[in-house]
Amino acid sequence: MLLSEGAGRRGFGRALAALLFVGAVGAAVPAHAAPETPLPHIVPAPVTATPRPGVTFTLSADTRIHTQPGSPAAKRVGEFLAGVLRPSTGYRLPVVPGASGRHISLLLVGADARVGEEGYQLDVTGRGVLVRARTAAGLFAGVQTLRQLLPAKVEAKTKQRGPWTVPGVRVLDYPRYAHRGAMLDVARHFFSVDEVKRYIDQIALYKVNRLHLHLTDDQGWRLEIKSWPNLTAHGGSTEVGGGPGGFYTQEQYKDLVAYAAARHITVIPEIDMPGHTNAALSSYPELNCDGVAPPPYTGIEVGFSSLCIDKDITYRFVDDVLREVAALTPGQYLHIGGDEAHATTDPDFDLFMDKVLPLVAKHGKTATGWHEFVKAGPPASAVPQFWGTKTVAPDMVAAAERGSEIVLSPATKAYLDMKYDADTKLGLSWAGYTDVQDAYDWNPGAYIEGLPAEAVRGVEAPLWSETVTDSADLEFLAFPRLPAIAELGWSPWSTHDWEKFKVRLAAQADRWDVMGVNYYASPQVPWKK
Ligand code: TNX
Repeated sequence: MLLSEGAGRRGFGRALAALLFVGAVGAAVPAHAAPETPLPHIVPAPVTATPRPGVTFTLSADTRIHTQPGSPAAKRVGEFLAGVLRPSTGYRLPVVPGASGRHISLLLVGADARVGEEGYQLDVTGRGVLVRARTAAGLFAGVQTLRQLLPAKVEAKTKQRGPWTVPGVRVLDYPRYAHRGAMLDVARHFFSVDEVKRYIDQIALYKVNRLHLHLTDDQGWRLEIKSWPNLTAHGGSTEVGGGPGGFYTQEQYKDLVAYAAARHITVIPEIDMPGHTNAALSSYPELNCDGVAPPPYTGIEVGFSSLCIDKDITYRFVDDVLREVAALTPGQYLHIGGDEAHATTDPDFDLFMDKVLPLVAKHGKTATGWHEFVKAGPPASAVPQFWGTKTVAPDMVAAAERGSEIVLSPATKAYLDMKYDADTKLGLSWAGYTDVQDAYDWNPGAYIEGLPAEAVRGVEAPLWSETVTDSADLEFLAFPRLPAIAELGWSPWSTHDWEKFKVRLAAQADRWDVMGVNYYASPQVPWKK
């Protein structure tokens, strides 16, 4: 079918595209057999995208957005799309139930089974744009692709001149991994609700589906806990460098969770323990073994604090906190940290986790934690997040043998807070410098020696905020590396090709300029200007 559509010399490209298509669904196609990316500008690369040469569809003042009749979730995706398109096009773009082949249609019927739970099919013909999926998440992913097919200025918040033309194409697309994450450290420096929403909007464009919020650390406690109010009243009152800090009320946190959910992103809250707890210890003297609260901490050292493992109150505290966080969080996972517990002995760490892991389950959630928490033998359902600098990690292989799936955030690849090079003003360099190609060129499915590909749940790009104070800083470190990690999480390995990726990445810059995203113009990327 794909082949029969081809004609003349274009047929050759189609034949290759069809090969890639076959490769993506199982047959062995070596990476070098991948075709010229038929549509150059989509990040993450779709599983297959076959151009319809000479075909285009142009939005007009009469265009409507039809959504699956009877599906409020599909309607919400339609409203999201209209929200992107209306300001720049100036068109009304009513969102109405329907199933027309004309206009833009977002339908939950008729999709190829291969799209699965998060994939979609996108057909742009001369008549209109048809997105089909089995879920609203799939429709949302298709809408992100459609945005990238439109001119960059479609992202503008004010009316622009058209034409709003979409190239003819047939896309079949679905993710490689279930977990495609971004982590934001709001503890070292606090980020306002609006700043976090801005980041959510940016990551959604690249089909990221998890936002891990690092809510607590030595320097600050950022989520209101009603049963322990001093955590935020005192523990939220400063940050690295001694600034005013801040925290989210429970209402604000719920608003963030809902904002993310509307973009098909699940929030994973992290309460880091037993280390990284100075803000809590400083707020409640009774949590300290000696009963003396330490002063607030505004430096950037790690590994000096620990909850008091022997005290009962420690577990009442953790129980209360996890109860409240679980009640506010619709997602399945609670992240309990566990990293750099250098002030906790190994036996104490075990004891602590043995008491805390059941509390996560008691509140109906599944635990995830930094990879050190495998020391305590968490249940197979628990998800270790690997942040090491080596590719030899027998503890991760052993966890996989016990049935755990691993999220990969290797610090040398996925840490967005590492400097790009020696001249980068922001960021740290303890794991080395990470330019865009370093961030992109690794295969999550074959990264840790001996870890079976099926044991990888996905990838996540953490952004620690010791050196980052506002959205401009954050974006400078996240762009363009976040899209690189997002592509590793979404795109099949058969599409992996730095030479092609860097060209697709360069094309994103027009969009970032329109969106006001501050990015690092890495010399590795052939920017157009
Ligand atoms: C290590 S990665 C940490 C964080 C720091 C980060 C800085 C991890 C689980 N812990 O506490 O912020 O390095 O890059």
